[in-house]
This record gives sequence, C-alpha cells and structure tokens, in this order.
Amino acid sequence: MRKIIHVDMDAFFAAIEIREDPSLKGKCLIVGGSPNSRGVVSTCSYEARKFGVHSAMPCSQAWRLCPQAIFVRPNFGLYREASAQIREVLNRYTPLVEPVSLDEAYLDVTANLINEPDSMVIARRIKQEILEKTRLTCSVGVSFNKFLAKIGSELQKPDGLSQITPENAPEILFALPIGKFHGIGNVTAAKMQKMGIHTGADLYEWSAADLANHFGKMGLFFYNAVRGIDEREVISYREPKSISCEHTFNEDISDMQELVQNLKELVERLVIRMHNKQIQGKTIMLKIKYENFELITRSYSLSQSTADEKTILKHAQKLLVENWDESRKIRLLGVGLSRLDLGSDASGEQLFLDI
Ligand code: TTP
Ligand code: MG
Repeated sequence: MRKIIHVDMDAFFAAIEIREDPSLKGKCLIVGGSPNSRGVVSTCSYEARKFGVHSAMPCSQAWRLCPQAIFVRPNFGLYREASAQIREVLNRYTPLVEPVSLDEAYLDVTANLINEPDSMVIARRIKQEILEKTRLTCSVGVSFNKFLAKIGSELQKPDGLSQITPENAPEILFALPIGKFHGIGNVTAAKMQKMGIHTGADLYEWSAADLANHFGKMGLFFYNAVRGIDEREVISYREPKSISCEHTFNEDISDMQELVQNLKELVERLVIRMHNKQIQGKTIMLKIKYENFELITRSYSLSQSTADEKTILKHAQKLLVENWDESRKIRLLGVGLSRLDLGSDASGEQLFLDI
C-alpha cells in the first residue's frame, strides 16, 4: 500500500499578502482585480469567504457581497518565491514530489529520505517546516492514494491535518457531498444531482457500466474513487531539457522546396507549443533522418533565447541547407529548441494562467 501526502497552502495568495502587511490580518481581503474592474477574484481570506466570496468570482460581485473588503493586486513574484521555498521543504522528504500548482503538491513517501515509516510524522514535520520557512500555514492530507490524500487535505482547512485509512475511508467518502469529489466540476455535479447522486453513498449505488455510460472514462474513475481505489502514481516533475516537433513523410523527399515547406509547418507547430508552455530556447536543433534511417542532428546557438517563428525558421533552414546531403532522400525532419528558459514569458500573469 502506498503512502501519499497532499499539501495545499491555505488561502495562498491572501496569506502571503497578510504576511507582508500584518494590518490586513483578520480582515476581508480579496486578491485579484480591482473592485470595479472586469477582473476576477484570485483568492480571498477566510473572513471574506464567510460573505460568499470565492476564487474566480467577478470582482464586482465580490464587492457587492462584501463592500468592506480590501482589494489588492496579485504579486506573483512573492507567490513564486514562497512556492519555491515550499518545494524545497518537500524535496527533502522524497524525490517523488508532484507539484499541481504553485500552492499544492502530492508526495509519495512510501519510501522516503528520512526513513520514517509513519506518514503522519512526516506530515507534521512538513507543516512545521513550511511554517518556519514561509510563515504560512498549509493543510495536509495523508492517505494511501492521491484521491484520498487530496480529500484529506480539505477536511480540516485551514491549518488542517487529516488521515484517511482503509478503515475510515468508507465513512468519509459516503458522507462527502458529490461536489467535493475531486474531478467532479460544476457541470458534472449538476448532472449527478439530477440523477439523484448527492453524496458518495449515492454514488456507491451505481454500477461501473452505468457510470461509464453517463460519464465516460471519468465515470469509471468515480466508481473506483468512491471505493477508495485510485492507482494514479505520483509523478515528479522534471523540467524539460528540450522541445521539438518532427514529421515522418509519407514518401521520402528529395526536393528542397518541399522540404522547406515542411520545415515551415514544423516550426509553426513548435512555436505554438512553445508559446503554450511559455518556453523560450537558445539552441535551435535540426534532425534529419535519411531514407536508410541514418540520423543526423545539427544545432545552432543564439546569444539570446527566442520563441520567434521567423528567427527559428531562418536558422533551421540554414542548418538544413548546410547539412543536407542532397544525393540522399529524407525520410523524417525534426526541429526543436534546447537550453530552454521555462516560464519566461515576461509577465507573471501568463505563467499563473497555467495553474
Ligand atoms: P487554492 O488552493 O484553490 O485556494 P487557496 O490556497 O487560496 O485557498 P484554500 O485555503 O482553499 O486552499 O488556489 C491556490 C492559489 O491559486 C490561490 O491562492 C489563488 C490562485 N487561484 C486563482 O488565482 N484563481 C482560481 O480560480 C483559483 C482556484 C486559485
Ligand atoms: Mg490552497
């Protein structure tokens, strides 16, 4: 049986703002856009939540619900800094840390770096160390799979610690309102309510086939989840070393124009992916596979990182022209970038949208 821990910071952005300006403590604090703007609430203090304010709500609505609230704009630099400190703490316990967002991560501590068999001991130490390092509280769930660890971390927020064991899991799951099941969003929850599924106990009554019928693959996930079964592994994040796109042609190509056209399309695809992942890179790589499967890669390094389509295409094309042995047909072409800058899209807000 695995030992999984889920850590989730309490009112993360708001807690950091309060730490920076203690006069905000105990007040209704809303982090996000300005009250009369079209922006939304990123998060708010627990005091503001009592008035019904929550993440993703339009600021104007939050203002109506809680006119005394203090609105502050997000400081992403601070949030990233705290997130890195938290990650440092977590990494001391296991190499299997899977960050979900800036303020949330799963850990697999089945085997761990301090050789502690009791995951509750580890959880308490993590809470204490995060508090010491960041002066922020978090809530932690301890269980034997990711689904239950996540539920555990929400059971006693803020500053909570809960353990879900095979013994207490049925009781907790059966009583859980369906909207609190991780993975069940508003739309699915509404659909389930209509089907008479309001709690875990209701969900438990449904067969795998019927759930699959109504909810596809997720239906099967829910069927298992309510039985305390979730086989998903904790996957530690590794920063990508490179990003690339390649294409194997239907027929081997020996025409330069055709090759350049294909290269253009590859670069287009590459740039979209880089843009979505907010990645820039310094070294442009070209990969050529000849008809006899012989593979060559060539690269060119720029002095500065780029994600610019024209720049990448220009250098990739140059690499192709300079390195292609024209007496041989090409079977596959690939283009990519390495020496990457991650999340380097100047504005913090862009990076944040990835959460
Ligand atoms: P959450 O962990 O969902 O919320 P939280 O940490 O503020 O509060 P809780 O105590 O309930 O965990 O999200 C973490 C941060 O991510 C949150 O502080 C702000 C940001 N965020 C948004 O900007 N928009 C959103 O819609 C959500 C859900 C979060
Ligand atoms: Mg949180």
